[in-house]
Amino acid sequence: MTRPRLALGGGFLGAGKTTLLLAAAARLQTAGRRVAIITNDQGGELVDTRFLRASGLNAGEVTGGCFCCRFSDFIRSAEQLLSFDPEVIFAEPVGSCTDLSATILQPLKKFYGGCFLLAPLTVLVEPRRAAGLLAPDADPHFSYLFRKQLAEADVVLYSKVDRGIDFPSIPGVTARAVSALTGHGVGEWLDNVLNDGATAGARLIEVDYARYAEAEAALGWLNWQADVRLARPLTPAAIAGPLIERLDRALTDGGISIAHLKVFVQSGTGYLKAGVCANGEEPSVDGTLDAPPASRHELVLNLRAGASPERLDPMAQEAFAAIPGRLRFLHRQSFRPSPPLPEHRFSEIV
Ligand SMILES: Nc1nc2c(ncn2[C@@H]2O[C@H](COP(=O)(O)OP(=O)(O)O)[C@@H](O)[C@H]2O)c(=O)[nH]1
Ligand SMILES: [Mg+2]
Repeated sequence: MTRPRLALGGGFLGAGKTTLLLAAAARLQTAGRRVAIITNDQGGELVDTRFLRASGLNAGEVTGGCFCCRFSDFIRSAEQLLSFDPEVIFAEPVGSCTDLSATILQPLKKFYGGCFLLAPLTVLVEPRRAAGLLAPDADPHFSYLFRKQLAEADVVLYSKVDRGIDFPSIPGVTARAVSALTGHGVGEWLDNVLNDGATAGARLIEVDYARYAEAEAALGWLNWQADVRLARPLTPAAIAGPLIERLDRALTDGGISIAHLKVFVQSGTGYLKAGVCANGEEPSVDGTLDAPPASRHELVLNLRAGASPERLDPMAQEAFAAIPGRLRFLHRQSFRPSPPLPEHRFSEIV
């Protein structure tokens, strides 16, 4: 068995990480290469893992903490995926996470160089979000996380370029442009990061962990999962669309900014991931858009927004209650991310 290449694709919440990694995986699989992926979240029951698995990918996950704080779980998950003999393992860290070079890439090089080949750390940047987060009036918490993510990247990518939004120029940053939707730039990015000669973890940054913790805790995080039995059959889209619309409206009316609001709905005949990355945005939808109506669905909500879980909770509750059927909650976590405590932190490049 050859050593698989481990490629981390980071970036702020909603930057397009999952979508790009799925598009990249599909491209590699079409070329006959074996691929797996590891997702990550501070809570449990992840929209991303479900969506990737429903899309046919071998996906592992690290839940209940970021890769840095759960480095041993991250390694365990990567090792479990070795049973599929992957040539490439993509890993998607939590969107509010930074200091990945010091806490993940350097330890990987030091302790697991014999098990994995390491790809450069890619950081995805959504042009519109970048413009907002680099503006003088940007939220200081999110701006801090965003700037740290950029500063440690080996490779920076502007995402979603099919939307035709101008990218802001970021001093000191050379970024390529990609679109997971059209495939623009995806092959070139893969050639770049899966190349034997590419350097991984070439940058280390200073991070003020008190400030980092405060910035992460500025977000409320809801991970809910419910079994839905409808009075009349509906398509997954007919559940996801109005749910997102109701929740977006409630959050917007409450003056709460959405970092990422995503839902996954799966019936016996289809699945759907739908979400918005900003208030009032038109939801993007991925999955089986033509799935027939069904009476029973599994529904997962992952919401990250700028308010306390106590404020977010009743809004989500109300949005769920408007679904015309019976709901049984299987998982209901509402929290703020706890302070990051990495298992390893290197102060020198390995
Ligand atoms: N138009 C367009 N939308 C995209 C693209 N990539 C991602 N999105 C949408 O952006 C949203 C966030 O993407 P996701 O991959 O979940 O972001 P993540 O939080 O960084 O993993 C989703 O609703 C996607 O459908 C893209 O290349 N083009
Ligand atoms: Mg994701």
